[in-house]
Amino acid sequence: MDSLIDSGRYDLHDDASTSEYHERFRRDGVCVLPGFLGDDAVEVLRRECDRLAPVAHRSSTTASPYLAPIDESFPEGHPRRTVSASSVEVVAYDLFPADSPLRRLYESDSLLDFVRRCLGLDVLHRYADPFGALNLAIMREGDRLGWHFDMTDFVVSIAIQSSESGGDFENAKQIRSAQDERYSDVADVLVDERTDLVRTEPMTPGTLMLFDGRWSMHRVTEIRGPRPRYVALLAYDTEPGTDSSETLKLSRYGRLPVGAPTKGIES
Ligand SMILES: O=C(O)CCC(=O)C(=O)O
Repeated sequence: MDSLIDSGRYDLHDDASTSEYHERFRRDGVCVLPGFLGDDAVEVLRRECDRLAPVAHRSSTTASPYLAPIDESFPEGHPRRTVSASSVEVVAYDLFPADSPLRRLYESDSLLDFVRRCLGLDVLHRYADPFGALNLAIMREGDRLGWHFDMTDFVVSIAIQSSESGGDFENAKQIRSAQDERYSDVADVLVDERTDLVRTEPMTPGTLMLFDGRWSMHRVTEIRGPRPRYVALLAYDTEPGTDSSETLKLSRYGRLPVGAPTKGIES
């Protein structure tokens, strides 16, 4: 695993560095670590992504930035009544072979501990979701992710391959807080009227990004050109045993784990 990480640039055990990354994450809601993986490692992972891509599940959704159906109690044009389309292909965790370099990276305890310290947490667990713990997200020409807030406190992603153009990770950093939804600013960003509130996070291949998407509205712009965009999404939780709902599994992966109960699926 260590051979994938550029250890000349990133010492996972160095307290001063992890404190600085935590400070950035706390202050900005995002910490971007370019060149976290060395060039050779990126190439190994890129080839793995090419091999895995055929088993990805494609899904298309339409949702508000709050990842909820529109709420008609709000006036027309309100962000709670605005929807955008997203499409992506996802390879679920259980489809990564036992000897997969990406799986090895995700399952390494030193990476888990590094992420925990960067997030400033006392405990951190890998996600217990047999599909969602590790995902490869593949976006092809015409795909995009609409503006949205995440429902989790943090996301860890690794950029593996960029598209020819488009595919930018745009971020309206900390545009809302627990105290203030700032609907007016959100509405302006949705219609591209507050570009001053939006920045593009530099997700060059090999970058590891820690991101708190609950308060920062973000999107991935439309992919242009035939080269697919590859991003690995590494999921963690502060509680052990956290899993996703069957509804989410069905929409994101198109299936349920073998042996899972078929009753009680939320609609
Ligand atoms: O692909 C990315 O870079 C971001 C993914 C994302 O925003 C999400 O899955 O919610």
